[in-house]
Amino acid sequence: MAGTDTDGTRGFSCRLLTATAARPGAIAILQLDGDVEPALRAITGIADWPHGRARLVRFADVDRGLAVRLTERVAQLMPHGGPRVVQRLCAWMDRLGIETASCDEVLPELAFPEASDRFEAMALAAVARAASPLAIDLLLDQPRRWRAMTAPDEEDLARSKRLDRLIEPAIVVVTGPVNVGKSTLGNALVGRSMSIATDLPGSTRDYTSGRVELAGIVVDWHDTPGRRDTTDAIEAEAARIADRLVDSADLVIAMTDHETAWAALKRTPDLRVANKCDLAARRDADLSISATDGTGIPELVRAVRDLLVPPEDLKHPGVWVFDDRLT
Ligand SMILES: Nc1nc2c(ncn2[C@@H]2O[C@H](COP(=O)(O)OP(=O)(O)O)[C@@H](O)[C@H]2O)c(=O)[nH]1
Ligand SMILES: [Mg+2]
Repeated sequence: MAGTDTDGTRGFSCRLLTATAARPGAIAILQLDGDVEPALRAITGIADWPHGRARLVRFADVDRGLAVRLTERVAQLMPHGGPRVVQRLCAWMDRLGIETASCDEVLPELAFPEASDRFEAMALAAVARAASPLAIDLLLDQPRRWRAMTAPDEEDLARSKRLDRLIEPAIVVVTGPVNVGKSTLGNALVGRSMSIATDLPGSTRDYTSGRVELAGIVVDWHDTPGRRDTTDAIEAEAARIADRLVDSADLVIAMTDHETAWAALKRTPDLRVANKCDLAARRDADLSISATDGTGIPELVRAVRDLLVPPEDLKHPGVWVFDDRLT
């Protein structure tokens, strides 16, 4: 019976942790710690929970999946990994009186009891947070590196800041005059209508963004409105917002086309991209692309990835300070 455990009492002295990242995956891992047996009983309808036996169960009327009681006080539920399933299951457990804790609120050793030490527990916690596929192998190799390490040096810290972009997506901003194809490129990468791309100047009002994977690294791609002289107060304010976005970006791409001058920019762009190479070439750019026919887009994707997280950083055998608690 939903909302009541078998003794007829509400509320359980155990809490729920989501051990996998808050994005789609094949399965999600929800961990219960505390007095887990009555909670498991209420969730699955099954009375006895011997340690170490994984069983296929129903999670109320929400989903089916595996459940296992790992120790006296820790159990894991493994429903399907769709965000909606996880959300509904968490909401349902919340109504039962099982509180949800975030991974940052608890010691990594407690959130990951299967880890052999603190380094492994922190690495697993980072894997759960990491947005980019390229982070996974590197994080899983970190416990071995940290066990053999005394203290990270300046170079390790600088490299770690770049590698952190594999966990928390970097901000990439595309800027340039109106009508050069900035929104068309953003839409081509994000794969849906992130911005309105039209012949009408000013149709991107402040900025729009979308999360996109660029050959293994996930970034937040921001499309800004083109700069033009305007008396429209809203458009002027939008331009100011876009300027601040450029200041805070991890990587700035200046874009233009074959017939438009580069826009003046307070900050030196990391990449200068000439679009519409299907119409005409231009020689003063780092890269030439066509957002409409796809020419040069794979090269652009790799260039952005390598500027944000250089291949040397990925290959470097040193430690990555992927968690503040490591220093
Ligand atoms: N021929 C050609 N046209 C393009 C290309 N990229 C964008 N366009 C067109 O240029 C116009 C302006 O594009 P848009 O993306 O809105 O430019 P924005 O103002 O810089 O965002 C639209 O009509 C697009 O279809 C390209 O690579 N080649
Ligand atoms: Mg636009």
